[in-house]
Amino acid sequence: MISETPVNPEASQTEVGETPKIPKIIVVIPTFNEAENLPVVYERICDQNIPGLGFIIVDDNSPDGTGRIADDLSAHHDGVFRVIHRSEKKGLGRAYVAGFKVAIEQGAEIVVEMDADLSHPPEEIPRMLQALEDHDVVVGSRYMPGGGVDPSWSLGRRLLSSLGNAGIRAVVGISVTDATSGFKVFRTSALEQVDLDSLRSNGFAFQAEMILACERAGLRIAQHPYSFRMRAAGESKMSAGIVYEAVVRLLPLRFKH
Ligand SMILES: Nc1nc2c(ncn2[C@@H]2O[C@H](COP(=O)(O)OP(=O)(O)O)[C@@H](O)[C@H]2O)c(=O)[nH]1
Ligand SMILES: [Mg+2]
Repeated sequence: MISETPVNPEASQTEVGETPKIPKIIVVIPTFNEAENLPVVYERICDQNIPGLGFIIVDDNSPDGTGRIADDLSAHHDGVFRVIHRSEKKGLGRAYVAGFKVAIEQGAEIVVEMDADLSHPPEEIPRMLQALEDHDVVVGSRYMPGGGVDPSWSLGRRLLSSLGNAGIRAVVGISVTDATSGFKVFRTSALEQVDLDSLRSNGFAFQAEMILACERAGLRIAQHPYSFRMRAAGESKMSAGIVYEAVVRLLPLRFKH
């Protein structure tokens, strides 16, 4: 079931005299060479003043020292902050799956999935959390009214992006408007309904595989529009291999149950 924000603001109210329960929220961020971006994204997320917020950073031994920077942030964070250090670059999909599992182990009730490069505006997280109050998953979408891509993108790049998205949705059979969105919020109970080990894609195709699994599990999915921004610093890990993976992994998904 898919719906759009906004949601009923009354849902967040508590009865007089009742102590509001603070859900344990953990943000999972995979990093490879994000030394410049990680402290900034961390700060901008913390600026949202979300109570009970924790972090899991999954770093693949970044040559630029992102792992050490994550350790430093962790040492000063008040609350859960785990850094998963992996010995080599194993791809975004495996990194997210590893992070989600640790978030579940840490007792998170809500898991935020986002990239380190500031393409996903942290300022949207509070509204996405609000939308989660009566949903299982909230997907940040560039391709719905109110959403968009970086203003600096050329017309050609915009077309490629929206046609690519429409193609993936049609081929795989995905209803949400942004099939490869890496900006999502999950209830842990929803993540537990997805067989994370069955997700094989490692690049941006992982996002399509994940959202398809959520739709097939019958989860209540809300969409929240956001404006995608060019990465703030550093380089994208997008490669021809990742595009090839999307074609070979996503095509058969429609027929796999
Ligand atoms: N741990 C880990 N993180 C990765 C890997 N590849 C990409 N990332 C991270 O995943 C996020 C998205 O990657 P990015 O290169 O921005 O992909 P793009 O947005 O599709 O260009 C960023 O936070 C990256 O640092 C990887 O192999 N391992
Ligand atoms: Mg990026």
